Amino acid sequence: MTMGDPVTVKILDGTAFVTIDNPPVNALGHAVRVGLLAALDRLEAAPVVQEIVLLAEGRTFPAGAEIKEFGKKPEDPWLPEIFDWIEQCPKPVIALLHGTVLGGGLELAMAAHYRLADPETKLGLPEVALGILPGAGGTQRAPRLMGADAALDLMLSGAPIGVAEASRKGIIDGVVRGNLPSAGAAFAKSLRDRGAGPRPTRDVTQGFTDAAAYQTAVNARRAAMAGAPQDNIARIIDCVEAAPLLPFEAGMAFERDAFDELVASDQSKALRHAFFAERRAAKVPELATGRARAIHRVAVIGGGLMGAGIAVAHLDAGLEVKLLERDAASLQSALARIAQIYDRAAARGTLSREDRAARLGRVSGTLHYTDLADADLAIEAVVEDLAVKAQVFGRLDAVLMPGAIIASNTSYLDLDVLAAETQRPGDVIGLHFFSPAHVMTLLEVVVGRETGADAVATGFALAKRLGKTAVRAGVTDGFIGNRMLAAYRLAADYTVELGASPFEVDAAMRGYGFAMGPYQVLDMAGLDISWARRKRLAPTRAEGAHYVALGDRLCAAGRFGRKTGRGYYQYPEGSKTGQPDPEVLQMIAAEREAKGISPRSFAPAIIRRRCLAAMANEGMKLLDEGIALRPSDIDTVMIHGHGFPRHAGGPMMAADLTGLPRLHKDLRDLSSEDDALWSPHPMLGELIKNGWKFDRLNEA
Ligand code: 3H9
Repeated sequence: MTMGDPVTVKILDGTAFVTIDNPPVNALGHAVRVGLLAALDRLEAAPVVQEIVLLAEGRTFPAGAEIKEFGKKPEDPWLPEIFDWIEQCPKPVIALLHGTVLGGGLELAMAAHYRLADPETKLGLPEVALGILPGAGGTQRAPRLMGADAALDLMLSGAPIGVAEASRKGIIDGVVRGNLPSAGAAFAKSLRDRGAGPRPTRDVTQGFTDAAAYQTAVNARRAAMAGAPQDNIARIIDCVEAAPLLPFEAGMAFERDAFDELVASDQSKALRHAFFAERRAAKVPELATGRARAIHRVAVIGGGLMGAGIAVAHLDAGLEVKLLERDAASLQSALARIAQIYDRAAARGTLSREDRAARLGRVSGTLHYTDLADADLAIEAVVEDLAVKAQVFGRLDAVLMPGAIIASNTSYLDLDVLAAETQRPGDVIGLHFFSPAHVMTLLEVVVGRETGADAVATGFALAKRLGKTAVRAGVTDGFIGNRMLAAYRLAADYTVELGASPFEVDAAMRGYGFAMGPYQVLDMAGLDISWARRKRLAPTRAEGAHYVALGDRLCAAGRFGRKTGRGYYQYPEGSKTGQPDPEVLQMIAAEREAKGISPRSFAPAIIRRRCLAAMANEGMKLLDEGIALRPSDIDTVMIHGHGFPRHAGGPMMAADLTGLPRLHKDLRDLSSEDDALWSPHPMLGELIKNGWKFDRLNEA
C-alpha cells in the first residue's frame, strides 16, 4: 500500500496490524471503511495471519463516524456491516485504544473480541449530543458487556469515561503502559499460547444476567427522562430495552430503523450544525497572520460580579491573576467574592480542598496600577461607563509592558474609543464574557478598527485555554449577543403590548426549549441594567419610533427584578422562582389603554414565530454590517450566551430549517407593526432568489 492510505496492514510473526490513518481524529469516513473491509477480507483468508490487531495512527483511535457524511446518501460499506464482519471473524481481533475513543470508534472496539487501552484513553458514546444514537451496534453491544445502567449512563450523558471506570464496567480487558503495538503483539501471542479464540460480543450475556435489574434500570431512565426535549433520548432507551429481548440481528435492525429516522430529523440536523458551528467560529481571518502571545499573568480591573467571575475563569485554567480595585474595602469584598465561588464549589463537592487552595493561591489583590506592570493581559471589568473605562485604559497603557494586551469586558461600549486612549490600539481587544463568567461558555472576541491580528489570535487561544467557545464580533452597540437579545426582547415586548402576558411569552419560549423566558431572564439579571441602556440610547431614538415603556414603568416603580423581590414576577420571601404578579398585568393594561390597543390573544406558536423572525432579521443586519462573520457564528453566540436551545440549532439555522420563504412571509406580515424591527432585510430576498439558505453563507 502507498503512503497516505487511510488503512494500512503490516504482518509480524503471524499477527496482522491494521492501522487507521485519517487525520485529525481518524473518523470512520468512506475511504476508511473501504480500506478496513478490504484489509479484513484479505487477512481473514491469509493463512499466515493468526490474529488481527486494530489500531490508529496519530492522536486517537477513531473518534467516531464521519459526521459530515450524515444526511448525505450513504455509501457502502456501512459501519454495522464492517463491525459484523469483525465480530464474526474466525481469528481473534484485538483493538488497541488510545486518545478519545468515541461513538463509532467505541462501537468498533466493542465489535472486536478483545480491547486494550493506553492509560490516558477516554471512551464514550456522545451520539446523544448529535441527536442520534450509537447506530453501529452500540445500543446492542454495550448492554451485553455492561448491563443497562452503565450502558444508558454512557449513551444518555454522552460524557466520556476513563480507563479505570471502563475496566470496572467491563468494556476493556486491560490497560497497557508503554508502546501500544508491542503490547498488542504480546497480547496476541498470549492468546495464541492459550489457544484462546474469537469472543464475539453478540454472544456475551454478562450484562443480561439479572433480567429484573436490567428492566428496572430501563424503567428508571425512562421515567427520569420523560418530557426530555430531544427525541433521540427515548429511542436510545427503547433500543437498550430491546437488546436482551430480541435476537442480535433483530436488535440491530431495530437500532438501524431508529438511527435512520433520527439522522434525518431536524433536531439532529440542528445539533450537527451546532457542532460544526462551534468549530467554524474559531476560523477567523486574523489567525492566518496573527500569532497568539504567551499569557501567564492576568490583571483584572474591577472585582464586581463580572470581574470576580472573570478572575475565577482564569484561575480555574491555571493562570495567575492580580485583581485591582479602587479601595481597600472593595478589594476585600472582591477577593471574598472569589473565595465564595470556590467555597460553594467545595461544598457541592465539585472542587477538592487542594484545588481550592491552589486556585486561591494564584490570586492576589492590589490598589496600585504599578503592581500590574508584569501582566501579559489586563481585562477591565469596571462599571459600564465610557469615561471610567477610558481612564482605566489610559492608566493600564502607562504601566503595562510593550506587547501586553489590554482588553475590555464592556457589553455595549465603543471599543475604538477606548483603544484611542492608549498608545497601543493594535493590542486592544474586547473580551466579552457572559455572566457568570466562570460558568458561561461563550466569549465574544471583539475586534476593533485597529486591533491587530496577534491580539485576535491571543483572544482565541485564551478562550481555548479557558475552555470557552470564542466567536469573533465587530464593534457595535451590544456586539452579536446583546444586539440579538435586544431584538428578541423587542419582539417579546411588542407581543405583550398587543395582548400576551409576559408569563405567556416566557412559557412559549420555554416550550421551544429555552430554560427561561425573556422576562424571567430580565428579572434575574436586574431590570435596571437594560433601563440604563435604554436611557443611554434615548437621544438616538428616532422620533415617533415604536417604543414600549413597560420596562421603564416597572423600574420607576422600584421593580428591579429578583433582587428587589419584584420585577415582571413577584418573588415572595427571596424565592427564586417568580410567580405571576397581577399588579404587572394591571400596569400592562394601563399601557395598552393609553395607546388605544385592544388586547388580542397569541398562541404559543405565534409568539415563537414573532420572536424567531425578529432574531433572524437582526442576524442579517449583523452579517450585513460585518459584525458577525457568518450565520453560524450568530447561532453559536445565541446557544452559548443566551440559552437558545441547541437542538433548534440557533436562530439562523432554525430559519433554514423552517425555510426562508416562510421567514420572509412572517416578516412581511409583521412589518406593518414596526418597520424597523420586522421589515425583511434585503439579504433575505437575495438568498431566496438564488435558492440558498443561510448555511450557504457559512461555507464562504
Ligand atoms: C457516530 O459515531 C455515529 C455512529 O454511532 C453510527 C454510525 C452509523 N466527524 O473538536 P476538535 C473534526 S457519531 C467529522 O477541534 P479536539 C472537527 O470538526 C460521532 N469530523 O478537536 C475538527 O475539524 P476542523 C460520534 C470530526 O481535540 C477536527 O476534527 N463522535 C469528527 O478539541 C478537530 O476536532 C463524536 O461525536 C467526526 N466524528 O477534540 C465525537 N470529530 O479542524 C466528536 C472531530 O476542520 N468529536 N471532527 O475544525 C469530538 O468530540 C472532538 O472533536 C474530539 C477532539 C474530542 C474528538
